[in-house]
Amino acid sequence: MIVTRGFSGRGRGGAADRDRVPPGQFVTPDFPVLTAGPTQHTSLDDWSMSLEHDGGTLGRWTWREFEQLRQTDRTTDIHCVTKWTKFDTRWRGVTVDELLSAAGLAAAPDLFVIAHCDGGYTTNLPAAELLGGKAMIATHYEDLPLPASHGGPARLLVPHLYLWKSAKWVRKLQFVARDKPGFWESLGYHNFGDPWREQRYTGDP
Ligand SMILES: Nc1nc2c(c(=O)[nH]1)N[C@H]1C(S)=C(S)[C@@H](COP(=O)(O)O)O[C@H]1N2
Ligand SMILES: [Mo]
Repeated sequence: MIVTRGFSGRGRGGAADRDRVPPGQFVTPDFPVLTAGPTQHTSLDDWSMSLEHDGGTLGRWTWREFEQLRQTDRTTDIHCVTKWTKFDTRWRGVTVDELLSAAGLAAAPDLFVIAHCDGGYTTNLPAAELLGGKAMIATHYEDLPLPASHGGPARLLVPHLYLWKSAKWVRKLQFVARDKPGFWESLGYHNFGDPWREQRYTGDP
């Protein structure tokens, strides 16, 4: 069922939960699948995760190596620009901070990041939005390997921004000095995408 208004009572749907719903969103227990194009299926043997700064590779991990990195559990609400919000989604993966430190890097807060995916999808973010525990490369959802439909084997998870920033089938984070709109950002979606400021489309405040 879908909770849209008339929040009352205790627990889910109470006043505290209402504060968790950004403007214009409704709460759903479902987890819709939204993909522009076909679902990608990448075998773990072929999978790797790369960090790049402009042209140069800063770090690259095979699946086996990635599994050895420090894993982080996180429970968080997620918000899709198509107006659904889902409470308390539970993920496990490697924070972007951890990846940077495994690559031997200090944070680079003035840079931007372009996330690149199998299938060609891209999205762009200020690097600072991926640091300080705000984002991870998620490989597990609700204790199970992330299904391909939701971006498995690994997706970017940036839950404080609209979910199109959480790139499924992510393979590379490219740190760049100059911002560049990704797939949806170049098709009229907001460059930053903060659900609390309702930054859905280009020109929203
Ligand atoms: N690679 C890739 N990642 C993607 C997309 C996509 O089409 N391709 N769609 C984005 C959009 S618009 C949304 S709302 C979320 C949906 O994630 P879900 O299918 O797990 O709900 O994935 C985002 N990540
Ligand atoms: Mo979306």
